[in-house]
Amino acid sequence: KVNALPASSSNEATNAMRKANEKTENSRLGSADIVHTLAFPSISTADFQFDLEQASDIIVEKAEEFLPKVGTARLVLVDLSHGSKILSLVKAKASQKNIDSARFFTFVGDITKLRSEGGLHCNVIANATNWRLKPGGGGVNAAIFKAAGPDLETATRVRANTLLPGKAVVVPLPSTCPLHNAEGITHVIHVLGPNMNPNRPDNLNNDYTKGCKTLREAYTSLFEGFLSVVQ
Ligand code: AR6
Repeated sequence: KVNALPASSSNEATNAMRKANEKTENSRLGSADIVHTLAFPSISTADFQFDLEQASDIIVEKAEEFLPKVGTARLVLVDLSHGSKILSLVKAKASQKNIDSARFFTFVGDITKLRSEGGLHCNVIANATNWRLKPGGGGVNAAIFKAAGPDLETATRVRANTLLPGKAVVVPLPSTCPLHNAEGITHVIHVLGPNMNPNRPDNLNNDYTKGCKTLREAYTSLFEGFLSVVQ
């Protein structure tokens, strides 16, 4: 049976290439090392209700801008479902721009189980968080804080208590953290995106001029944070 779902075929299409790439890189770097890989969710497009077309343009634009800066490292946009619209949009727009699909690609899976369940090795994950940098609240933030256990809250507090929209904070995970020892994740980068949901704090009242500016800043802060881990 041919799988017609674009996000699913995205996993399959890049699988062979990615595996070959990982093998080459790992043997070059030594078996203890993996290719630096950032897995990130689409910031602001679920609970924060940001428009998917505009968000996908910004994701592709920012990935294209940062890919040359991160050396051999990879950027992976992740979402939970094979029917994810944001993954389909980003995949289509990235291929139109001829971006290297071995170094920027989409992947379907739970961001807290990418290695154990998806076979994808990522050493850094991004979290679409809230301004308090607190567990819970649903979405990817609740999932990441839950999977990481209390270690993440403690490690986060060392770095910051609050976050402004458009900003990111890099948090190293101790080796005792379940996300570190089970999934190989050494850093979580919390990112606060623009909020378009009137039921959440700091809603932008549908101002997409401000919203797009803040979403661009959010991806810039995220990718710069990843760059600081890679270097
Ligand atoms: N793995 C991968 N992707 C996920 C996962 C997961 N486990 N869970 C959700 N996504 P959202 P936002 C995708 O709503 O719009 C929170 O409550 C999801 O399908 O988590 O930035 C915070 O506390 C979507 O594509 O983040 C904030 O208050 C993407 O992750 C607020 O929501 C982001 O969805 C942030 O809202």
